Amino acid sequence: MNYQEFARTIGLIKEQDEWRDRCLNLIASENVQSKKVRAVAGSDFVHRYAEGHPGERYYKGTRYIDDIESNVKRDLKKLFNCKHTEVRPISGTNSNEAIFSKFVNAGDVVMANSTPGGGHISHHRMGALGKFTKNIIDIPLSEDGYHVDLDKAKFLIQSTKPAVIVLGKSLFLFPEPVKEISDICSEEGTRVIYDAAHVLGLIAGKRFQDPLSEGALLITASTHKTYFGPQRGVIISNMDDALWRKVDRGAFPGSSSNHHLGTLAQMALCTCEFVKFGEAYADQIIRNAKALGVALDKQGFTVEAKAFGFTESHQVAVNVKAHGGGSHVSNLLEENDIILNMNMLPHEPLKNHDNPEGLRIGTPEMTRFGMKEPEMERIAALMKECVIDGKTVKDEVNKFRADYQVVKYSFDEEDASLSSDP
Ligand code: DSN
Repeated sequence: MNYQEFARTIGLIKEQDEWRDRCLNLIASENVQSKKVRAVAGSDFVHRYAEGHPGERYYKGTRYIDDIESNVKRDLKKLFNCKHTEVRPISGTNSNEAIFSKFVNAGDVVMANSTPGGGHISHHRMGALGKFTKNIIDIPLSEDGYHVDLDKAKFLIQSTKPAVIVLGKSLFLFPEPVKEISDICSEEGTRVIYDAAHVLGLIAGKRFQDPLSEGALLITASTHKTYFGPQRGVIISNMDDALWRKVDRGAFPGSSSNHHLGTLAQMALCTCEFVKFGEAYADQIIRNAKALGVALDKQGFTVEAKAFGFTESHQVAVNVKAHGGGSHVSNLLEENDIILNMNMLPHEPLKNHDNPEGLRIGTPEMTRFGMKEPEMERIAALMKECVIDGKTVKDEVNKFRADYQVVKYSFDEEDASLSSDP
């Protein structure tokens, strides 16, 4: 019986692999690893422990991970032009928790993006931040819902004196006003944290804002969205060494014990790929998102933020209330192997949570499989046929996707044993 269950689970894993290879994968928080990075998921590191820092471990047997961990930190410092990197958090939420545990005290006011405004669950009362304070106020947004209302924000920061403001979000179409907010915050002693989970790859690829140089104290992020790594977290900063020691303690032992060496080894490999291909990749992700916004608009969809050119990031937001709402439309698309997620839009009340008006569409994964602007037009046309015309497009989707199976912006086509890449 146990073996049957084992075999059945193997079958489910295989089906998942095959299914998602046939789909148009458009979830903005997902990406794929290259074949070579994926292949090391079964290395010996998945069995091992290595608490502490390279060279100062609590466990023996860590000589190779010490080397790998030191190198990935060195490469990340170059990519983000920063003084400190913390690579031990095993997720973005884990990175946030490490920071909140050190910079937020019980009862402190913290300002963050609301859920309909795009804020992440870890910035919420019910999430990681809520473990440290319940006194969380929303960053005020302008009428269009996708930009900060700076006058209102200034008034709120001056009158409530937050300990921390968390910029960055999950529905993330445009850069945050980091410089303007940091200038206001510096007078009030408020620390600016930028959650770059969604846009880490765009920042590393130099195609989005640079939060540290614009005034943010810290960046937290996950590493598997626009940054095409394994599912982990990272913290980066230029803060002084004494303050960084708090972050260090927040990461370990504060929010982790072992730090999952198997995915850390993958992180090191994908970081080598990012150093080489990241700028071209980030560039194409954003071109594709803009092209998708334009094409969906032409096909008759109500695309958000039209007055601002739809997007400056990897995402496009679409209001599908007229087509039955986000839950209905995302189900319909999934039946046709187009995978994305329903999403609340900024003007919506929280009670809409289960059937919001919006869809969030992301271009990172299909860009990594080599799709460009013409392919975005085809995706928009398929979505129109499915959602607006009520046609079944699954076969066409599968046929289309069959031509995009090789992970680009990677060393997959190179022989690592022969490489003399400088
Ligand atoms: N909330 C996830 C998303 O943006 O899809 C990320 O954790």
